[in-house]
Amino acid sequence: MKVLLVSVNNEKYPYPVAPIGAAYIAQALRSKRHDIRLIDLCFVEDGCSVITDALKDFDPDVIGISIRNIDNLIYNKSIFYMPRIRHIVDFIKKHTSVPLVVGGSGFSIFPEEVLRYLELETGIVGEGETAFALFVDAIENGGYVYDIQSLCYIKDGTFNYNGMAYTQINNRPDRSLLSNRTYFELGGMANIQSKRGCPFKCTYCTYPCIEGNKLRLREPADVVEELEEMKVNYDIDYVFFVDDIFNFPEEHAVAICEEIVRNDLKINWTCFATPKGMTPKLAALMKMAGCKGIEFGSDAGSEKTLKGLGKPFTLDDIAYAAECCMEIDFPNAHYIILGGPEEDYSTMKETFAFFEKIKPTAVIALLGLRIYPNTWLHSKAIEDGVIRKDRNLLEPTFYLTPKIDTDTILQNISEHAKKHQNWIVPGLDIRCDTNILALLRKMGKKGPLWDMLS
Ligand code: B12
Repeated sequence: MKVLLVSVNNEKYPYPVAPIGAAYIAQALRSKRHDIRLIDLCFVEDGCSVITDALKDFDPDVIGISIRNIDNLIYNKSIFYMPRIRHIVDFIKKHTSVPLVVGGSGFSIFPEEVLRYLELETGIVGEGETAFALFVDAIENGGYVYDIQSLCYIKDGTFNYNGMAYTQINNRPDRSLLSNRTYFELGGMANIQSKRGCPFKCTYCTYPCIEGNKLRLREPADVVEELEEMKVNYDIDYVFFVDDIFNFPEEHAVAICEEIVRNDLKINWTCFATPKGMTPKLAALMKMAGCKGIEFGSDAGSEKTLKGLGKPFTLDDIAYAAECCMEIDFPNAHYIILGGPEEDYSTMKETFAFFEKIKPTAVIALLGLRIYPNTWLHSKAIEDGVIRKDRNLLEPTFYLTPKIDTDTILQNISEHAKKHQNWIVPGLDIRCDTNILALLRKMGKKGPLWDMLS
């Protein structure tokens, strides 16, 4: 079967990221001998003309649409990507009647809302390798598709979902289909995944809807082989580990670092990490293995706010994690969320004071929390009167505590961030000018850009 994959993401902030999810799908289908073409609309001005050409030359039997982002998660500077995606999907529907299947992280958070918004019938929630291959096989054999696990569909106006299935994660993405050099030059990093699944239960998070909550780890030797392959085939020596949390479980993080060191692989990398369980030994090992900076999901500098967000760690954990890094001159950035449940004036001030005390390389402050369906935060937002019960959450919707007036929150953050060189606030355009970021990339700066604040 001929399968056309369309990756619709064209966001370039904080930098363009290669559609690794679509490349995984391509690999899975190619291994079943299907013929694949991938259209990546990230750098394309007129997506419709590229699609017209592909429909004409390739004449696909099935089309898969990969939706990574729904919105940019930036309160005050919100971008909703769905109208553009709808335009592309409408165009495809007008020009072909082959089956269309949607997937991707953004889709998996809002399967029903996206199918209804795009007026499409079928999608695959979560990992798509197994389910999409089964779908294509069923279409090829004239079989029944509606019992495939992970599939969701709308029939007679009703949304149905067959429940999530897990994929074996010993495959690698087919990078031959990606514009590796362009992403590396404009984005400063390529991407790689060493595990899937998130067992944590943060009150606002979507990760379990995307990757499930069952943790599955790749063999460290296999990960290192993939890194070597990226170096040899595409001259890539800087990557981002897209794992939800790189340092959990710790033994896996250690095993990957040791494997990189053992193979003397000269690779630079960064990752997301949890402050919980960070040790001087692990920080030193990560640094030795080429990690150039860690992005901690620290969330707040107040115990009360951390509790409100359901975080499984304390301020001492965050302070210790930062100390482990600072002692060895290891850049560390902390993502925080201001204005969540339990936030009030005093917790906000505590957060300011806490990060002033621990002095990390960077603090990346987000305002408010994106409300996602079926999370604890969703119920809390209804209970606190932030949203109505029947509100469709596909359009960017944020929780900002009713305990503080929004303008006052913004003003306080702005004043604090302007006075502190290590603060980045995307929602207030503080130290994140996209033109400067793009210029730094053009000048050859690789890796995260927040490390330049040190
Ligand atoms: C790592 C990461 C980042 C890194 C990326 C680094 C890099 N170089 O790649 C950084 C920090 C840069 C980043 C930035 C952003 N991110 Co981000 N990021 C993630 C994260 C944790 C992992 C993404 C990933 O690569 N996964 C691994 C790949 C293999 O998985 P996948 O793409 O989901 O693909 C699988 C399935 O979805 C499915 N699939 C994919 N395509 C298709 C297609 C078909 C047809 C089918 C059937 C299946 C299918 O199968 C794939 C393989 O199993 C996710 C959360 C998560 N757990 O998914 C958020 C996430 C994708 N990010 C998100 C967002 C919003 C952003 C930003 C807009 C935030 C911002 N304002 O900066 C930017 C946008 C960046 C850009 N240019 O697009 C949101 C999107 C949800 C939403 N509200 O829109 C997510 C889901 C986090 C969340 N809050 O819930 N991000």
